[in-house]
Amino acid sequence: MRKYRLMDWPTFLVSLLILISVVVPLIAFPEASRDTILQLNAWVTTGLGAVYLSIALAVFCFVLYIAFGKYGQVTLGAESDDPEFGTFSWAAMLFCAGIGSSILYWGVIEWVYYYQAPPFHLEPGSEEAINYASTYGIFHWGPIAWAIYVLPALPIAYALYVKKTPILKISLACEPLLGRQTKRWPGKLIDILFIFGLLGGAGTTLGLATPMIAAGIEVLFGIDDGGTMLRVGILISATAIFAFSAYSGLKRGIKVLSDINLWLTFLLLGFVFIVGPTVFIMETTVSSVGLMLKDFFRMATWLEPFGGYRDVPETSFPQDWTVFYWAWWLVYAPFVGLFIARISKGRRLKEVVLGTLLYGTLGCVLFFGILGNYGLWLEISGTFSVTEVINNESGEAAIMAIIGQLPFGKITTALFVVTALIYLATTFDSGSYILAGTTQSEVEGEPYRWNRLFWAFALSVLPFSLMLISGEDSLSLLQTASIVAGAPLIVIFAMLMISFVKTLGEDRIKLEERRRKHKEKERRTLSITHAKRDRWWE
Ligand code: NM2
Repeated sequence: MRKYRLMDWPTFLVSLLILISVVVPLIAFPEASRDTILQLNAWVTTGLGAVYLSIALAVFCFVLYIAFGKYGQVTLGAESDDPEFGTFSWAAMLFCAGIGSSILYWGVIEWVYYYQAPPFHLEPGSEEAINYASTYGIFHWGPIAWAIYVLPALPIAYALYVKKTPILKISLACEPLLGRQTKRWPGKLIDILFIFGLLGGAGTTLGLATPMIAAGIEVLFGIDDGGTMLRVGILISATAIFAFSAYSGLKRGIKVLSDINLWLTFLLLGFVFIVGPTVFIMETTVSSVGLMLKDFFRMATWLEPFGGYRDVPETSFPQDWTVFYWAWWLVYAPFVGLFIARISKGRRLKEVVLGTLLYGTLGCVLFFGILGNYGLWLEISGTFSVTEVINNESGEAAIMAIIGQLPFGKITTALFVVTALIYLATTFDSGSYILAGTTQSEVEGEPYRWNRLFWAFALSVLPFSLMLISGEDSLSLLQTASIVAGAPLIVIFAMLMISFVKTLGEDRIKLEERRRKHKEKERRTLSITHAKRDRWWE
């Protein structure tokens, strides 16, 4: 029984029940489920589009306020604590935790979608459309996205190092607001919604990564499977890898894979940058960053409100992309927040916020700038038509075609596939770890092994069933998983912001009170000493 003593059964069982109640209808009634999912997608993205965009912008402003306002200098730990990790490894770990294999998918081909169906009702394929095609990806993986990631990290790190509460659950970060309700149902509900969110986000990630890796393997081994068998095999093998890593624990499994991850990334990006059109890549990347900064607020708030009225076309660009992305970052954020908090001991709030925003964005700019602009160059220089492959085949086929254009095609494809697999593993081994922690009432050292293993497999159940029903609309189906699962997190995020300012404010008052008392005491001791001295003189 020792293995079950610390379980938080209500959170565990309700989460499991929700997962089953989503997955069973998907498998039993594929057709009806697909229709319902697509309706749900349209309903949430149009209905809540403005809410999603507003909360993302609010979070961005909020973290900047924390960084530059009166709380920026608060240290996560004792004043004398030095940061536990050097800045380089801190930035690297932060990036690898938050970014999974999806950057290899979207980094290479996101621009194609914007190129063919541009924002702001621009002419497809026009110069402006090309400019935005290379810019929008950077925006969707840029400062607002990383602000969403860093927000949960702040109250969690504060609770960990200033309040000294061992914390492996997101509900505990809402304690200042919830008080005693944290350990009761309201707190459990927050944890359950977080679990539901992460399962949805994983659905999107694994659902995209599996066909991509399958396409790579088809190229490498000349298999022309095209069906589900290979994908199922890959999903099972990928799950086995991260399950094994989660089972081995933080130090051995997760850290080793993260290091390998980073070196493979440098190798891949460096190679494409050097052998690809280096000047084009540099120029386009710099221009795109400039355009993103110039149009930052326009992109952050554009919802195409007049689409469909008069003769204004309706593209649903913001709903399909910006809303989807913010939802996808939201569902991952509490999990990544727990990780960022874990590695940020000894840093000031300002450093954590600005470091995450800056290094996170920079990493993504490198991926999109190098891989994406290489593909863009193939297209507009007439070397190779990426759009044709996407239109006639699929996104994953286009990715492999782009990578295949590089020198040493097969070796590069192999490098790409291995990097994707490891990125997947480093995201979900820590994911399983955090889910296990969330479903225990307490954690002694590490969450139970069986529990970590359980969540590793649970994470791939949703993508597995989505894969079975996917067809023409597979991208929308996968996007819906994050969009729907992300909606409740909007409320949790609002609670996190209020809660955090509340604790900071209260602690500041307490601190000032303590300082005042301390000074008062000092003054009194001093005047007594003076009085004694005066008497002595007399
Ligand atoms: N985000 C960064 O699939 C992954 O790579 C995990 C995805 C939220 C878009 C994160």
